[in-house]
Amino acid sequence: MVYTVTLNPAVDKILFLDEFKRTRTNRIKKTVDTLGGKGTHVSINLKLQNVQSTALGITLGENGKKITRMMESHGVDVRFLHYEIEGMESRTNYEIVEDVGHHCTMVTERGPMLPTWITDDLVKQMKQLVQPGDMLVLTGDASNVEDTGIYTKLTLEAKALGAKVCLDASGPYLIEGLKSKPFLIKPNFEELCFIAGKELKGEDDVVATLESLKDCGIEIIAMTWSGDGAIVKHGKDIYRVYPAKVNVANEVGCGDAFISAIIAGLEKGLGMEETLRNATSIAGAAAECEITTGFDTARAEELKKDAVVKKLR
Ligand code: TA6
Repeated sequence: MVYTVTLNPAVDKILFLDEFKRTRTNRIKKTVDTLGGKGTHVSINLKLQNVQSTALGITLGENGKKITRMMESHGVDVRFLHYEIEGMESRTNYEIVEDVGHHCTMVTERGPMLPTWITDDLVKQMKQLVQPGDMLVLTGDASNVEDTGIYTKLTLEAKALGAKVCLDASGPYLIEGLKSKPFLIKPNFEELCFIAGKELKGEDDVVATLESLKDCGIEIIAMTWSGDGAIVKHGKDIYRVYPAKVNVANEVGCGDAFISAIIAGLEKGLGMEETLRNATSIAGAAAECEITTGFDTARAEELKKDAVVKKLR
């Protein structure tokens, strides 16, 4: 079973504009509410690949109930811990999508600070649910929790239960999380530079960095490179993933789609080349989707024909 954890889920309010002009009055053409928070997306994307998952996380107030309703409408098994606390509401993120240039700009609320007693409830729930062989997916912002070691705590507890852990975090949470040696991490190019502690200059630098991490205890390091595809270390192997050409409508959420396909491939027992072909095609289909959630499964299948995966090492 796959469990996704979203500490800071969100309603993503997507604002469609012709072109955003600073300091001017910008007229919104259309607004769409969808889900945000990364773990929510991974669960929805897994469902679209016929892989069941259970969504764990923390929701607050009326917005939190709205997030749960939206998740359930996607047919996901939702086990969010919900709290009604005066003045605390799950956050809303705002995404400006412009027709001109197809720019997508996220403006995310921080979300209310979660006290440690709440994240302790989540750790307790996770320990009651997770079994040996399960996958725990830790992804999304965690700057809204008092317990800054929460991802490390969840990783070590889940590993002690015999589960694999997938960590998709950034900044201090990524560096902290590396110490607990999750099974899979999904840094983007900037995050891999952060891990390497230097500015990487291109593909050769990325491959050399991944090779230097061969024995770091993390089985899969999938570096996503937005429109340039990905470079992925799997054990001692390194793959270069070249995406099919897509018509980008909204690139936000593609990373969640990519990681969901790797998890789906692991759950289905697919080979890594097939898994990565799926991952880049699903991420491409997600990029063509005007909202941040989900992807068109038929389009993903179509894109797969032009996706190329090369084993470099
Ligand atoms: O990855 C896409 C997304 O989930 C958006 O939908 C938006 O909600 C944002 O990321 C949230 O990211 P954060 O790092 O704030 O959890």
